[in-house]
Amino acid sequence: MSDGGVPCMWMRGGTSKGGYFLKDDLPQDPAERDRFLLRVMGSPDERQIDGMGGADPLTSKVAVVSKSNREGVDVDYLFLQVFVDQAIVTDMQNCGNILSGVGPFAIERGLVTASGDETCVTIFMENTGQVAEATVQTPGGKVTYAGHSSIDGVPGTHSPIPTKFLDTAGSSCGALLPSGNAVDIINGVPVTLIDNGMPCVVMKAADVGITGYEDRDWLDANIELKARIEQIRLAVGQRMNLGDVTEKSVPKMMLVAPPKNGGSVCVRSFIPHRAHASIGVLGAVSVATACLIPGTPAAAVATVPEGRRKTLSVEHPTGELSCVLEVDEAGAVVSAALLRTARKLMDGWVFE
Ligand code: NQM
Repeated sequence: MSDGGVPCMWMRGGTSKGGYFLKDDLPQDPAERDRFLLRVMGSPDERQIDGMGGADPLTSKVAVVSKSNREGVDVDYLFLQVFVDQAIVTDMQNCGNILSGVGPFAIERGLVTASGDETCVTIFMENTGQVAEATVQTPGGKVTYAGHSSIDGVPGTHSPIPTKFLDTAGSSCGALLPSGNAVDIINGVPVTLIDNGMPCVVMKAADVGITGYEDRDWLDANIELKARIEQIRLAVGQRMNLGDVTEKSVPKMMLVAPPKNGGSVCVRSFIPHRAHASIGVLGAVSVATACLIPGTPAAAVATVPEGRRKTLSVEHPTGELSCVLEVDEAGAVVSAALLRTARKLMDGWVFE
């Protein structure tokens, strides 16, 4: 603690960015913690001028990390989305991008001891009660962020952080297909309500009047499209076991189209009110999973590889994200793996 400041590391995790805190450094009362985090980010204010937030949901994110008491788990990670223009902090969703920084942060803060050139950090994701394994490069027992791996949506190259998710089905909705159907018709649009790590509503872009190849600015400027999608979102909250989703950041809205660049499927996503610059990690896993379910809008546009271990390249506005899905004999997805990178940007104290 320094003159009222709270220790904090600012990191890019995948294609997102935010503040990483040790749980013990934050107010323990959730209401007090959330009030503090709104001050830190400068919310509510669409410019977040009086705080650290980047005026974008992708850069207004927080990781709260602590040593875990769970068997076989190194650290517990709670993700908090701080809304930009509303005084809302929500733990209703997970974030697979911010997750990418949790392994390095845990090692840097001494919660996990580096073991050799690579250190596997097992992370319990408190938002969904599930486990991820992240492999961090630790040559000489120290985290390195420099390396030769690149992910679309982030300039340059960094050290790789391969990340594996186990048993993500029904993370927040209680079932992979919470309505019990592969397809529901909502406001006349065929959709798949699915949760393989992130609650998502997957529909054909063409069914809501767009191609699915538009860029982020065009999508964000299309008020009519956004209103139509929001009506669908509000209509499915109960069916997805999420209740009234008016003030929640889930479900995410996924508009799919045939792949354009040799991938498996093309996606434009709303998270939920702004278009994503690329795509969320667990959002991509959920859409890729929908592509494997016969009869769904996603399956109708996707090109799916054969075999029990499938690499699905999910095309997004700034490139692609490859998800390696393993399926059992019945075709159900049992694990998902993907490559992320992270970067330490600042370590110090943040003030309210
Ligand atoms: O789906 C954005 C992001 C995310 C979440 C969002 C994420 C995920 O890109 O796992 O990573 O959907 O709000 O960081």
